[in-house]
Amino acid sequence: MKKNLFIPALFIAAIMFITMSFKTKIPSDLSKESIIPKPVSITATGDYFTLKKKSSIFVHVEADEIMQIGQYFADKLNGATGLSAKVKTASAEPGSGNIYLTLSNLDKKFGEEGYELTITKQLIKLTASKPAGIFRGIQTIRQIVTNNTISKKPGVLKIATGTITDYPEYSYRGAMLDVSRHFFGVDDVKQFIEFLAYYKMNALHLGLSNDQGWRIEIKSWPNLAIHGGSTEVGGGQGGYYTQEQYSDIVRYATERYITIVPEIDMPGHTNAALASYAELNCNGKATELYTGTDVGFSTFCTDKEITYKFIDDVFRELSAITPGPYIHIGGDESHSTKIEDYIPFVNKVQEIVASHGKQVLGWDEIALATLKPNSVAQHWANVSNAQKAVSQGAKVLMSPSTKAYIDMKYNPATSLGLHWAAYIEVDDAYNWDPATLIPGLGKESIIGIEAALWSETVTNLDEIEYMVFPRLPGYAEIGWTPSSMRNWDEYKIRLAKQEKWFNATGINFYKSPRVPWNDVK
Ligand code: TNX
Repeated sequence: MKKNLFIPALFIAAIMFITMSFKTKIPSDLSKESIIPKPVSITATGDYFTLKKKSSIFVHVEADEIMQIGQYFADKLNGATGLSAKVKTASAEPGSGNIYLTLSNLDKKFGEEGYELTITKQLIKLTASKPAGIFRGIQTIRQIVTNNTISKKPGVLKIATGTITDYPEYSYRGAMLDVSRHFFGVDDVKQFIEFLAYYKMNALHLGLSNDQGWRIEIKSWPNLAIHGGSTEVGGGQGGYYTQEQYSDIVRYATERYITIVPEIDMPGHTNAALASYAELNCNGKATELYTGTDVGFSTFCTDKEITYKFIDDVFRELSAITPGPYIHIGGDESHSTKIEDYIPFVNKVQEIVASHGKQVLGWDEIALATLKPNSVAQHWANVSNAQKAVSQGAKVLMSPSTKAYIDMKYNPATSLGLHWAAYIEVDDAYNWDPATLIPGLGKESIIGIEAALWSETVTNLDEIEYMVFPRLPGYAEIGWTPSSMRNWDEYKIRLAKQEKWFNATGINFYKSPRVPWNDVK
């Protein structure tokens, strides 16, 4: 008899022990959540909200656009937790146990993308002045949920209470994907956009043309895509986006409050165009397609009238399907263009872009020309070019190749990537401040930062992921979080916790020895 009682007692004790150890896992300190980019302010209130099977996402009735964001959020939330939360409308705060998304005029400092997240025992309430702010705030909730999800088995999820107020330091936080050296299809680009969205980035710059390939259909010059897009580095079959496919990418990005910045590089890096149309060459002869990785050998014929007619046609068609403000004109490494030809060329092209209602972005060499005040020079190599841009009253986008080129190898043993600028370990990618990197170029001259993924060595999504992760979250934080709040030793712990999301998303990432992956649970 005694013996029989012992077993149930042991069982009860075991249950109690398990329950207690679960209790210790209940988050009760919101300020300890590993959110990237680090929010501007977190105030913890020491309790927890419970997300349950019957929790719903409520959207304030008058905010149509938020309905769509709510649906996006529901898909992500349900995917991460196994729940089946529905999106509903409400005219006031919903009852206990729900999530509420609502627009309201917050202080000016929140801007378009700022948000306030208030988590009480009863409700998760996300407020922003604009839909973009709701979208960014949702990423914060997603990250908190990911951190606290034990398994995908639907069930209760505890979320620490408190308030997060958050808004970005820089207005432009982007990445570039070179789809010219190697071509990546629409689905890969969409996946890339999802990576940016999770870390609150807001710009995707697509390198749509280069020596090795032309990747966008231009109806008035069809051979660009058909011939110019028919190969890539290494001689593979290449490819291009039809205008419809490009518009699909733009739509997908827009739904995530991400601006597409299309680049047509010129006057150098133009072999794919020169191979497609003989008349663009000074000697009237089409070049051969090129599948190597040299730079600096090609140039448009800057004194032919047809060159400008061509550029006008291309930018007219591209502007019509690009809602964002920028057209990127490249302008880098034009080693085969004489400087006395390069300067008037860039000046003319700026006029063409302006005539289609767009603003010029260009690599830092464009500062050698006379910049329009709203043109932006993208700093990648030459400090004096960046300073020249600013002295002309233009702004700068920061992509220093020694820090922000994600095509650079992590270390000498990395097989993918190049290393002409530097080896960029995860801490090198994080440990810099755009506002103090270049003498005389402070925050007021900088629109933001962009990490560039050139694709000479990168051939598929798996390889993209390896170069991008885990460096990308760091660039996102540099762009969003004030530099005074950034610190590698603290950041690396939060980065280590991202492993859960990397694994859940199936991301092939570089397991840097500088990140304490195994020390955190
Ligand atoms: C330099 S950066 C380039 C690209 C290459 C890259 C490789 C810049 C504006 N031009 O053409 O792909 O280096 O890292």
